[in-house]
Amino acid sequence: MQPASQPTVWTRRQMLMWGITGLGTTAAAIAAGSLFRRPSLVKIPPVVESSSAADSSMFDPMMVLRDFDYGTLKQENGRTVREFEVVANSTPLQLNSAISFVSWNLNGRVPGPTLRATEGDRVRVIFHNEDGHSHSMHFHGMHPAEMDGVQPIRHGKTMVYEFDAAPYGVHPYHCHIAPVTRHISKGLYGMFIIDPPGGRPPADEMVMVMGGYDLNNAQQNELYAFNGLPNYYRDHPIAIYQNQLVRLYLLNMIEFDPAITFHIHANMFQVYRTGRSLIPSEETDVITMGTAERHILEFSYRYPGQYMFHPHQDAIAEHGCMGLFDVLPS
Ligand SMILES: [Cu+2]
Repeated sequence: MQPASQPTVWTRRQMLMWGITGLGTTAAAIAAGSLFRRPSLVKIPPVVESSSAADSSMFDPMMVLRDFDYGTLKQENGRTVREFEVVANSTPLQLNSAISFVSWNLNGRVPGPTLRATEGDRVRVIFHNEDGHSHSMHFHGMHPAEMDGVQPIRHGKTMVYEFDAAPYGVHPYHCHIAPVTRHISKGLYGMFIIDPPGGRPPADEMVMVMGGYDLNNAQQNELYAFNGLPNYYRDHPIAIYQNQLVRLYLLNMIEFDPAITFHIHANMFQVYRTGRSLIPSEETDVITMGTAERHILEFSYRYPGQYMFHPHQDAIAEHGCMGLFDVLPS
């Protein structure tokens, strides 16, 4: 284990202003760090990349955590167009030391890329299916019927989904080919964030998508994970700074279990249901989410130390949905 980067400060709006978009978080952080020497509002602790993930072809959930894909920015007829490329394929995931699972995934990762736009942008998603099975991308949010992503895109084919980003909030996307339970639990899902036109206040922003793995195709999950790999954040705690606002974009994509709870230790969070408000509706420390429900949760930790987060259905936590925040002194 070694630090992959130094602490870096930047704001999302600065990145947008300078067009540092479509880069991975680390690359964007380095680019932003070299551009902005003046004090900024958000500090991100050094990201520690696990040597096991770095050595294999697998994605690293620590990189997934703060990685936002803003697409390629284009101006067409006076409008901002964000163009994204998404490729479906099959790859094995090493879920733990004993279990290798053939995932169906988008851009080589589970969850797929966190696509991000601002309300009113034109969004163009170029979807290539390189997998042997037919798949699709069905977005939540508002769009015309022909962009609803329920038609199968066969092996080797490309579909361009194009629509206006609306409404602002946190939306899932997922494959909608039957049996949908199987296509989702194999890994074909991700998050689509639409920012409100004025943005949100600066914060350490991160994404967690909860997923389940039905290892023997028996319509129930044997393993669960935040961002693809069971127990990853238990074994690699997420460093955050004391007294700094964390904005967690949280999505439940667990099939077969009707509802999942999410709980953080030793703290409370503000809830922005479906990300559809700029004002929190509730403060609590455990929230219940059906499949495809998603929220923005905001919190900051008053005291340094390590704190668990997990569903409060402890059997699910004990089967992979367990993580830690490592709160560093500010
Ligand atoms: Cu599919």
